[in-house]
Amino acid sequence: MTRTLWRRANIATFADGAATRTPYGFSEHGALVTEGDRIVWVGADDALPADLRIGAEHDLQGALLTPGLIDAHTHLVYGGDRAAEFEQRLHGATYAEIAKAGGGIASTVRATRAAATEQLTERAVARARVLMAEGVTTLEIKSGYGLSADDERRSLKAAREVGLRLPVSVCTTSLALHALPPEYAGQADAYVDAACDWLRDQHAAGLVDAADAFCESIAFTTDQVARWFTVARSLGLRVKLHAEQLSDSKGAVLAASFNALSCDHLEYLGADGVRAIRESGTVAMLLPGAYYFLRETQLPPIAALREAGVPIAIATDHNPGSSPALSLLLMLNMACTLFRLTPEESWRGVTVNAAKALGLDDRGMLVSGMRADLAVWDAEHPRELAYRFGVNPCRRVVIGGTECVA
Ligand code: DI6
Ligand code: FE
Repeated sequence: MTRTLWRRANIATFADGAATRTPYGFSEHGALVTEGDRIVWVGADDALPADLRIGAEHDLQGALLTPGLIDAHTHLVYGGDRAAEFEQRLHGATYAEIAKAGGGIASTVRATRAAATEQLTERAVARARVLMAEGVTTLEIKSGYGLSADDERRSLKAAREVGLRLPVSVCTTSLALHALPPEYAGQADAYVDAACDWLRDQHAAGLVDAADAFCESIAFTTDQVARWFTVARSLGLRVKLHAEQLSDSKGAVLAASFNALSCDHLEYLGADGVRAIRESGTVAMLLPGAYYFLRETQLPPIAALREAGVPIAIATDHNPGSSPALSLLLMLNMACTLFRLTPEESWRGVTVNAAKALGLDDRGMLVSGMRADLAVWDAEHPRELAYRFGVNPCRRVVIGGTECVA
């Protein structure tokens, strides 16, 4: 197999652990060698072993080389949009009022059910392309706007199809416990039972990699989520949770007891929740796009998470209602400006810690043996990408060793 050399790079590896670790794992005059879909060597340009037998060579002339970005929380599959609802909100209606009047998530459920699977797929593919153009090489996609056996299955199929039509890696998540569909009004427990049956079928069909839920007074209780997680666990699926977004519902404590991959949002997370997710090794997934778009004022407990050493990830949470963002680079900036994460913490949030949030241990760092998922940027240092916003300095994207046209 031919080996490919990327040389004269300003390289940010995000490699953990080494005593010699520099911020961002950054060094100038770096080089990296790939073979097939793997990284086989990383080091200083002048330390390249002579016997590596390089087939192809790229001179990066000082450009920045980083791991491909990982967007570990998206709702990319849905019909319609909510621009009219955005406008209503600017005329004074609140998110909760709109939801109560049958708008909000319910309106996207109607549009999703009305859309053909191919249309859902094409729109999700188009959104994924936009993310990829900014260096995203791995993507999580949730269902949760179908809310029936057939429409959830179609949504997960569309999500899987994104990973088949594009080189980006896709992890799928069933979020059937996103909202109560109208046909189950007043029968939330019966809905949870039905959703558990769908999950078994989706799992048998190979459509689902993880299970998620929205734990909130306006959505599902901890008892209902516990039943859903118990079924997920019996199928060998890892779980994650939309927790403490609008109130402290104790979702994180529950999720930690199921060894959750991540707890997401967390604006109202209390000290008990921080302790619980630290002990379970759960990633805190912060979503600055939703915080910004809903004009939230309650900040997630960053200092407590940092002090406890909880790994923090950042994602777009792309969805039509609370975060219509399709830029992970913008989230990098917002994590700094709105949440006061450092640029390095934000970067780790879209690389190493995002990989951890998906349970993937083969990516998120530039280290020998990991997948060759790379991004090349028109920048000298990773902090520049957290600093600028509204520009896309991504020049090249490599996924599994193959360069893609973004
Ligand atoms: N939290 C959110 O912010 C989104 N879902 C969730 O559980 C909102 C989804 C929407 O408004 O369509
Ligand atoms: Fe979400």
